[in-house]
Amino acid sequence: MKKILLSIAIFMASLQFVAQVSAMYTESVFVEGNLFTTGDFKFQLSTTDSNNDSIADSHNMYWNSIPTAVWTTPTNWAPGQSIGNTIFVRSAGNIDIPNFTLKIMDDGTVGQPVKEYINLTKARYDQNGDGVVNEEENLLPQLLQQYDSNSDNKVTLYELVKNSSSIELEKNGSILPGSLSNNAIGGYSGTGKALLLEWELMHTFPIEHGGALVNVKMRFDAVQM
Ligand SMILES: [Ca+2]
Ligand SMILES: [Ca+2]
Ligand SMILES: [Ca+2]
Repeated sequence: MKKILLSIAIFMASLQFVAQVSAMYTESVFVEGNLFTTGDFKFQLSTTDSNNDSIADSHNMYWNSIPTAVWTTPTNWAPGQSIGNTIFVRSAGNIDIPNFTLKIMDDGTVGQPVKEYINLTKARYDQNGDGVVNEEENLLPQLLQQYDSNSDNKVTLYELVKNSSSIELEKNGSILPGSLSNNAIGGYSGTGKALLLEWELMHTFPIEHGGALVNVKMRFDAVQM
């Protein structure tokens, strides 16, 4: 939407200029070949961090706009065990992404009540993009406020998928920068920002649900308004 508005604003300024010229010289001047090029707005994901330093490999071959699954639990995932993974996100084009959210969604299958026993134990987003995903960038306090509907100080997968609101990753004026703002983080050679999520199968998991399968979608929305 902003791109369209910007183009209109520039066009109106040009019209005014032509009108002034006409009045002064009473002749028309045409300047041709004026191009309006919109910025390159592209969002990509990666899970590749070959040297495990929480900074993504920047090479384009690791980045994808249509990624495959990020988590697959071990087949013997036992109560009390945690699994975690980091997803890297980047604005691959030159435009900043100021509105960036994550929504964790049910795939719609009805099965055993397993999601209630999967607890989100870590949620951190490298807000300042320095490659360090530390405690200051902890999303859990915000998520507890937003999703802990039974007030047990835990955010379960069930609570996340049944709530229709999205998790804001960029907020309070922060951005996922494109190459124009920060070509170390953004653009086609940018390393992006890391999102770390960790899940624990709770000790209270009922033994009779062993072997159940839960399939959820993660939807990232990158909006340029
Ligand atoms: Ca790395
Ligand atoms: Ca950081
Ligand atoms: Ca809860």
